[in-house]
Amino acid sequence: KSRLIIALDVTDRTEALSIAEKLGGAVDAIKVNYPLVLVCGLGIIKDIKKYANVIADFKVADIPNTNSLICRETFEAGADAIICQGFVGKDSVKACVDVANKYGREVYVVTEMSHPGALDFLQPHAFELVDLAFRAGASGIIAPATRPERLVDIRCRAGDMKILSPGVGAQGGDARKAIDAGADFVIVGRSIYNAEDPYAAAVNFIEQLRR
Ligand code: BMP
Repeated sequence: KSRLIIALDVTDRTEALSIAEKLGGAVDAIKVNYPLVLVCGLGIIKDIKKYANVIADFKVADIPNTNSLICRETFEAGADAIICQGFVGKDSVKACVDVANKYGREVYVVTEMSHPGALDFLQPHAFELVDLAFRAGASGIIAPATRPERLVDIRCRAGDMKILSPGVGAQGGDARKAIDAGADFVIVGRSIYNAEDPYAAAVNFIEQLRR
């Protein structure tokens, strides 16, 4: 287990599949987000699944019925997990979890985001969002590698839930510090896919995570 998840935010299908093929076997999962799916369509999930588990980072944030519909299509497309927002409320998150349970898949809930703007609104509510994720039956949460000191507190609050932590590299976070602070996995995008040698960059992160 590498504890590394790649954020595949490239917008070219050939490039995406080439990176997935080269790195899929070395990482725990590949996260896809709107940039790639808006260009390639949902079908890209099945193509990437040949190489790794796929997390659909759609930050689903709607009424329960719409969330259910989005989750159903995403799981039908083959995603192993989906990311939703918690601020819309427990019923909306629960709607995602109910669909995930039917498919035997997972839901991760965003708590505090990694960018500076997360301090404007999300941070004061992060613990409530952790509790909400737990009560809704989510598998885990998303919490910031850019603030390891917050990760420590969020880890305490999160119990056995898994923590996926973005913000490593391009946003300034450190992979090793995030794991030491309580993350189970780190999510890395630009520092890998924009590297001259994405494979070498990924191996470098995996080595940091092993130490
Ligand atoms: P990068 O390593 O290039 O900064 O990419 C981080 C990825 O994680 C992006 O796909 C981004 O949308 C996502 N992400 C994040 O950076 N912070 C969060 O709080 C939540 C995210 O999903």
